[in-house]
Amino acid sequence: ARTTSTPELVVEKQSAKTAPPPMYRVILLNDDYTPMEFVVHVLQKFFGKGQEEAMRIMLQVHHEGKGVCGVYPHDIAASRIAQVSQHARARQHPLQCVMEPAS
Ligand code: NFA
Repeated sequence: ARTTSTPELVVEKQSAKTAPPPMYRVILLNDDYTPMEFVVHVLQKFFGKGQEEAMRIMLQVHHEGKGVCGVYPHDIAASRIAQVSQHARARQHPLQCVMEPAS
């Protein structure tokens, strides 16, 4: 007796390998005390912004109360928020950011 093989198609759930992760916006919040130049510095150091983009975001937060620093998977968003919080606290500035689901 002999056996023959038949072609086999394996379909895996996309989430097992290739689905993109849920994304979160990191939102910077205005306050009355943090110096503008410190906010620009934070946007450059922790969010990879250039001088002009950092200035634009800082002024948007200053005038509108909040602004988006970036959109990241949950763990990366959480670590950027922790970095900002620690850096601001070390300089005794009240600067805060939060995350919200983007998708
Ligand atoms: N509102 C702050 C000030 O007038 C500047 C600021 C901008 C703080 C953006 C926090 C976020 N010094």
